[in-house]
Amino acid sequence: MIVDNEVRAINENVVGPVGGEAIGFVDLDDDETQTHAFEIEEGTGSDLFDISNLGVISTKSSLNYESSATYYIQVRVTDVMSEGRTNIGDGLFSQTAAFTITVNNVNEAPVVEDKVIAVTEGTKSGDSLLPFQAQVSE
Ligand SMILES: [Ca+2]
Ligand SMILES: [Ca+2]
Repeated sequence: MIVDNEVRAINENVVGPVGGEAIGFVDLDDDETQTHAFEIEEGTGSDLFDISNLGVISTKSSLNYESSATYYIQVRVTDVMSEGRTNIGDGLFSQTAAFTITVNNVNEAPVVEDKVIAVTEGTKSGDSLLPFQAQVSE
């Protein structure tokens, strides 16, 4: 079992697969009856990402580039021995790889909150009212 370290990217504010495709690995024993198990073992992003049983890493919820732009996870790929077999084949039975996940910055529109402004009678044109504040969340 050989699994390569990888760097992958995902846009912020997206819930879905990271980098599109399943993680790459080479199963040295090349036994078609075997399946493979994937798990995220540790890392700064281990609570934030899931990995499917096909090896696709996804975000559990959207990430914010402005909070953190890089995460690391350690992924383990394991040969799952099929029933009735005693030989797990050549090479390592399971292997870990380090994944660096970078969050792409997306230009986010500023959020303007609705506000009710009371205008006192007698306010002249050009008088300043309460200032609007746009919250730029990008
Ligand atoms: Ca953001
Ligand atoms: Ca942004």
